[in-house]
Amino acid sequence: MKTAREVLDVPALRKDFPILSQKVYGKRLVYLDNAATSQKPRPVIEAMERFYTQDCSNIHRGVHALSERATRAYEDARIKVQQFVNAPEAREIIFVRGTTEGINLVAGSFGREHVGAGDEILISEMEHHSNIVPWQILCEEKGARLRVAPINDRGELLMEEYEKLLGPRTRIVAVAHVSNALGTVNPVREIVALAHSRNIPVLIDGAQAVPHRKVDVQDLDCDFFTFSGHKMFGPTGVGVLYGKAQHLEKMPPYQGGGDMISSVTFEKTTYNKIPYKFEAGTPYIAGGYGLAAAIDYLDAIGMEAIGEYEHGLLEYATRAVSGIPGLEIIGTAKEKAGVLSFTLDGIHPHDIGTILDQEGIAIRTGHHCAQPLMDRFGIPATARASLAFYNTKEEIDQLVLGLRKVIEVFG
Ligand code: C6P
Repeated sequence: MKTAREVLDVPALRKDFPILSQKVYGKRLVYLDNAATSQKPRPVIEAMERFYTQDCSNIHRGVHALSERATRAYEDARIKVQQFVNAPEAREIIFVRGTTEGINLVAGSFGREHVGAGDEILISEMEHHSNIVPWQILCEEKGARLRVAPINDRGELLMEEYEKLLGPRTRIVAVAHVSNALGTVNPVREIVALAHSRNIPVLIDGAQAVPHRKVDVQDLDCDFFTFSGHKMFGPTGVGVLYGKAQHLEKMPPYQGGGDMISSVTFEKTTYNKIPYKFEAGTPYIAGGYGLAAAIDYLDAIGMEAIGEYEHGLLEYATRAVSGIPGLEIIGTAKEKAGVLSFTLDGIHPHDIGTILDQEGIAIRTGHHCAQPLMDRFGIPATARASLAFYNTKEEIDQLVLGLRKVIEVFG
């Protein structure tokens, strides 16, 4: 079997990320906050610069050369996304601001149509707020009920409980592919199959999956899948909602405005075909350029190699921190990706983050926008180191040294 170092040439890849070579407080930056946002390689930055220096114009409107170029590049980006997640058709790819908007779109359009008083929406205990609150808003509006599938102490979804909660009133299931706070990889294929056997559609929040593993929406057979560009080495402000055409075609628009119409009179408006029906207004065109470049970059490395490398690094990190006295890992699922959440006995996570920051180490501390999950574990917060393919064992060693310093100061 190949060692982690042989799978990827990480030192070479790191050179593509200008931000990683900087020093913070005179120390080499160790960036371990990739679940919050990932860093951007030069080709992504250059693609966005290309839009602003060569092609800057509006799309789908102009007859001039710049607009035609930008329109082609933006629509090529859509095809690139389609291929990246193996969607059957490019028109099933809707550009949104990010995962949050993708979920709000489904709740606000599909949800409004299909959920009524007394109906149920099923999520899990490990969801990010953006896969809780849009459904709560919908439930309040419709008099529906939010049901929550529980997890065990390792942070794994209890599949039997999940199955029991799939009832005659369940109108949609919405679950994370990978938990941002625990790293748990959910068995989404099985989750979808169980829901579909009862004709219940499924939305997958793929924000933390897409940067770490190959996603194939046809293989998952999910009805909706959404993710953010900025967590997959692309720009902030652009993301993707994949939806099966059979749903998207029937769904009402989410927002009204330019580009989403076919014709407008004061009496009546008819809507554009999908995906444009869901893309009102001028989109983040430079974001499309950057996202396409991020996909090219990931494709060139290979998602399998990335997954394998990160798996090795997570195992190394898990072993390395296990020797630290008073450290408890939160989230010990058998299937995990890229996230190491932990607490240190008697030390507040914010203090951990502050001391590590002084060592040049960037992690996230807090509830990670998953407050109900923190409640489940009876803790207010965790410290979270989250990995990307450009992280190294040396950086994990730095983290361990930093944590020993935290204990010296606060322990
Ligand atoms: N999680 C984190 O530090 P947006 O903000 O729309 O790009 O993504 C929201 C979102 C949805 N689902 C999951 C599983 C997520 O992890 C996130 C974003 C970041 O964990 C910022 S809170």
